[in-house]
Amino acid sequence: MQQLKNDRYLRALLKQPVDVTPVWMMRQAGRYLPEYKATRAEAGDFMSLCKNPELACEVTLQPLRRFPLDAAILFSDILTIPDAMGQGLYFETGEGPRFKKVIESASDVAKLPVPDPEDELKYVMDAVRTIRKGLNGDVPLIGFSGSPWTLATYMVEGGSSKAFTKIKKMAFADPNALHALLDKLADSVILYLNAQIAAGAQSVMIFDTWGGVLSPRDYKLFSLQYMHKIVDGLTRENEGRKVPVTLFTKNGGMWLESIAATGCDAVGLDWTIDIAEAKARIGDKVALQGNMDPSMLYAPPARIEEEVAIILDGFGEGSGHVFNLGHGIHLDVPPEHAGVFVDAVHRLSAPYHKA
Ligand code: 1CP
Repeated sequence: MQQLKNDRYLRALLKQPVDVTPVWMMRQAGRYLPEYKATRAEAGDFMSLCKNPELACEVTLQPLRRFPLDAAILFSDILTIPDAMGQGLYFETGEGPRFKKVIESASDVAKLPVPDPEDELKYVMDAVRTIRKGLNGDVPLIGFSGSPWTLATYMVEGGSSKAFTKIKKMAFADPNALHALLDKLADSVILYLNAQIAAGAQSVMIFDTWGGVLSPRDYKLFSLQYMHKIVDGLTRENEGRKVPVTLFTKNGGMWLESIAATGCDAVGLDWTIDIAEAKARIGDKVALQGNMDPSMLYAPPARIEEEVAIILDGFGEGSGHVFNLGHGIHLDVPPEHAGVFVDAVHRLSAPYHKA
């Protein structure tokens, strides 16, 4: 077993004592960093960057060179799975992801393969192995996947969406087709995340970015049920250590108890819920990750520090909190403000870990 120099991120997810609250930022590698833009230009386009393990490793490490972050996250995208299923992912400049083939019917779903992670997705596993070497035991590496529901929204809508009419039409007019798709995606995600763990990911996170657009009943039926299946299928120990699992449903504040009941180790919070309330509701079962509004990084440093202090106070004493933004960092945030945020978490959290 490789000794980690800094394991407070893993410890906090398992509610073990830590010296200060660990912190990382969703989308910490990305366009707010000039060095990221330079590497992406070198790669050509976004998918070529993801498919080049050395360059994917380089951009994963870039934010860690700037800030004392407590975890690295694999540089990749959630849409690698639909791409490996043969949908032909591409990125239209300034317009987000698109697919050449869109899923419209039960027969389209039936034709989709379950990708072999060490074949069609080998470039992701190679990136994980390369990043682990590059990290050299400094901090843990987070692997990730999209939730089946969130992946299905892109696969059926053909890209990003605001109203989600096509996927909801499938959900309500042809639910069997959607359940077949979600089940196939859950199987694919289990294989994909277990392969990331075998390749060296020390914790995994499932991004359910669009679960919050569903009604409470439909959230359980179309999203949570399949995340539960994934949690049940994951490797929970590797290299002699627990591999903690974090579930993040954006806008999922209403459903915290059900999310915690899946058996995950931690629940990711966006900024629309008070962390003190979240802790009171599920803090005895799971760790919490979050939850500063990413737009707060536009504020002057003193205001950022004030907000960090408020959230730390909301969680209160003891372990079980991984500080993060409630969603990805915005691309026009000054990098120095991200530095102020990370430093503030470490400096201001020490008194909460004295016991
Ligand atoms: O360079 C570029 O212009 C591409 C922008 C970009 C980046 C930097 C995309 C396209 N993906 C990524 C990387 C990425 N995506 C990471 C890297 C690790 C990190 O530093 O955090 C991760 C974890 C993701 C996950 C992801 N992709 C999610 C889930 C998390 C979230 O932000 O909600 C989603 C929904 C996507 C889809 C996607 N990929 C890219 C874009 C612009 C989008 C969002 C499109 C939309 O809003 O619908």
